[in-house]
Amino acid sequence: MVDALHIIRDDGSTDPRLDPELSEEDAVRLYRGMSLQRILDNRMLALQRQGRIGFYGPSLGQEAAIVGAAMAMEPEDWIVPQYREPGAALIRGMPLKELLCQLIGNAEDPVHGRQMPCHYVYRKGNYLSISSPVGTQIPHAVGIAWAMRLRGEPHAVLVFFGDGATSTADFHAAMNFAGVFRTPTVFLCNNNQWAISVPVARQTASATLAQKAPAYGFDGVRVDGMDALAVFRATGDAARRAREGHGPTMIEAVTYRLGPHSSSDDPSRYRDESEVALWRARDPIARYRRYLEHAGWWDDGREARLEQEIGDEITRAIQEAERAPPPAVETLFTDVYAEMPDHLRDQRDAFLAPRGR
Ligand SMILES: Cc1ncc(C[n+]2csc(CCOP(=O)(O)OP(=O)(O)O)c2C)c(N)n1
Ligand SMILES: [Mg+2]
Repeated sequence: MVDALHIIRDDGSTDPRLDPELSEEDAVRLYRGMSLQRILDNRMLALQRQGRIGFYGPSLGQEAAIVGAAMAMEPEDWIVPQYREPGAALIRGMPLKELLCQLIGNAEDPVHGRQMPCHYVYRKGNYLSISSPVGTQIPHAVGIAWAMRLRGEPHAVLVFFGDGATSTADFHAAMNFAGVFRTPTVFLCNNNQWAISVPVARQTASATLAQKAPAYGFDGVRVDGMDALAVFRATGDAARRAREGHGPTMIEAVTYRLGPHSSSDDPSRYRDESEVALWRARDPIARYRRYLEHAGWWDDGREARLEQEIGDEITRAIQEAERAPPPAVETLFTDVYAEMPDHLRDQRDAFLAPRGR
């Protein structure tokens, strides 16, 4: 593997030159965020198999690269997600029940069941709605960042995307624009080695994805995506530079998709279990726990309490979300235009009129 920034050593100690020196409170908050995402993923995959939600895309193995990055951003910054980052929305304060309502697509879903499950949005937390076609969110993020510069707002935008997205025209157009106009964008590429069944070796002939950034005139850094402190450090540094007017940075987080692409995928059909086992041994949550223990901030008792607490919170959120009714049929016609045009009003009235025979 080409060298990548890492901070947490195998024994849980850290590289003193690079340690971001989190307080105990923040360090535990990061761990809680990663654990929540892991437990949520397993519960939601089970819920999908029971037919209670239609679809789910887990983040198993990528917890450090998602929650570590989100934690490094300030509340006024924007987060533009791909689709694998519920952990980032939750760090921003999205209530679990609201997330569950989106997965179910019920009346309390902020987008009234119009998006696919997993396509969360959390406006209050500056967390953008998901744009399904691969890579399309990247120019959106650059546009938001450019608008911030024009308005003189000293904030940054973090955009998540995968290794597969680096093959899209949108990625290249966005990187070019960001470089030329020096937009305050942090490009966070989660190189999880796979784009559904296509391995990263089939996406690019470059030795790394990070090395694409200098071609657009800015820095690309490669970090160990299984190391939450390394991701936190690199993202925090990039966001600070962006806010101070020094332009964009691309971060390649080298990680692995331990689970299926989504609940519709069976990875055993295209990849070897021995590869998965190799990466499972680098589990980002186990590694971060060793760091917490080394610092004297964690033990089996705290772990057991945390698991219980998160499990109960998820159970409560499922129960509450499942009580909400489906969206009312008339919501099919609302929110399409600011003012409903006549033809749509006619269609709505015809649709809602009692149907006699
Ligand atoms: C334009 C487009 N083509 C195909 C798809 C189907 N699709 C959804 S995710 C995905 C793979 C994306 O891989 P990557 O960017 O590496 O992200 P990852 O899923 O690994 O996180 C594909 C092909 C799509 N959503 N949009
Ligand atoms: Mg991928």
